[in-house]
Amino acid sequence: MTAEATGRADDALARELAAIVSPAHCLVDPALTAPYEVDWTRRFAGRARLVVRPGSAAEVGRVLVACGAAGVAVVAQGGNTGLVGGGVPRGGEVVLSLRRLAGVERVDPEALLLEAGAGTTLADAQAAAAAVGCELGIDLAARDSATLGGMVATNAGGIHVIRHGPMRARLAGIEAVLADGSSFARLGGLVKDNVGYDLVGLLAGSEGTLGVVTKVLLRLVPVPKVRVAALVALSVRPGRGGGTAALLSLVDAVRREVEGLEAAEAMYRDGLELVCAATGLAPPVGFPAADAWLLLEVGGPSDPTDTLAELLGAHPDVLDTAVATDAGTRAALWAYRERHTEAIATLGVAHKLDVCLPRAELATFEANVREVVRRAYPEARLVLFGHAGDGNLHVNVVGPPADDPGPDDLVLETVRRFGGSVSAEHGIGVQKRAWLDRSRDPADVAAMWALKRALDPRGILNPGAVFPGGQ
Ligand code: 2HG
Ligand code: ZN
Repeated sequence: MTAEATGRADDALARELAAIVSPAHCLVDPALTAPYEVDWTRRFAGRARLVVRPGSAAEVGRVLVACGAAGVAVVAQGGNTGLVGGGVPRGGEVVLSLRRLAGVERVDPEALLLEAGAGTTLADAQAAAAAVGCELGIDLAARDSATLGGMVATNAGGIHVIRHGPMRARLAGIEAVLADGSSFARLGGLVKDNVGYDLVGLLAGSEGTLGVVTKVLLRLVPVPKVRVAALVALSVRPGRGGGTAALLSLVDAVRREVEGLEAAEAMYRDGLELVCAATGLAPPVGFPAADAWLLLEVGGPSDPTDTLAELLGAHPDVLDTAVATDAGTRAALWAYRERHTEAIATLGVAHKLDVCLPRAELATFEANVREVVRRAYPEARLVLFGHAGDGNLHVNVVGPPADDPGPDDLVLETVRRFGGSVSAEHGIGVQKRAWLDRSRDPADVAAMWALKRALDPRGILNPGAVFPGGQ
């Protein structure tokens, strides 16, 4: 049912928006708006006033003008795979779905650039890049749903940050619409372009609070000639500091000896047990004897298998290893890591904490956070995994009620004690907004507020996300 068909003739804004995007793309029927109103975790949800699905940047501009005039807030949404509640309504906002702005418009393997609409999924952009022997340098498990615009807005990370950086580092430009409906484009793709402030970098990670990304220009990298994945089971001898210490010492060794480290992902026995039980995957190499598993991926011009084998063979904590070179076998190894999120979701609604620790503190943090969570929530299931090479662990606590902020605060307080960041790659959203002030200096937060007020003086862009206490 569309705005016209619902008989909500009293809603002048719905009529105006339906006239802009066409009635078919202005959704007011709860059965149609429902999928846009709850995030992937099922932890964050709210009723939208309506959902609008513009088909062009010009329509996005007109939608923002109409909502601004009506004083109605707007929550931009891409693939709805964010995990911190930043892309779903809190109550009464217009959800601005960017998914119709999909399509790869340009792939240039010489200039190493790809231009695409904000609603293009990561998987579609990856396929377009692969067709010309390139890749994006960014990858994550939600690739089939996550959109490029959403990944820019959240400065998404993923499994290749260790080599190519997060989404902000992959960006060569964007087109964006500002709160007043005006728009700008920086899509020239020049190698050097140092004119004025870095608005592209600023909008990356702004979580829909400063503007709406409608198009992205991404840097490409050539596909490496050889790619090898290795799933390494580590068993820790007494006195060597636990599974995470072993993971890190191996990552350090690989960094020193092998060129082209592209991923270094951490898994633990309890997580793999759950993944195998929930998905039916056969137990991985070294299971259940090992304490921790490191999934390594290396890509480059020459075959690193011999160097890698020598290094792994000589490492005191390595119990067993499975190596894969062809795409199918590599994907089979990656399944153990990528299926953690869906396996955890089978247990219930998870408290997901995505945190980064200094290299020197990661191992002690891992042991400590397990202990404090166990003590406070003895019945909870606790699953850790993450991007070991980046110091980024995903701490998942399942059991305590979804609306209880206790587990979040406990984990994040522990992170703070160890000098870490409360958001490594998922952003602040609504989940961690109380932690903005606790994570940044007062002058830093004041500068963020100044930017917010300058670019969105009416406070219509995603109010309630990022900043504590609403706007
Ligand atoms: C990943 O690394 C994502 O797979 C999701 O960041 C993390 O489910 C999570 O906690
Ligand atoms: Zn992650």
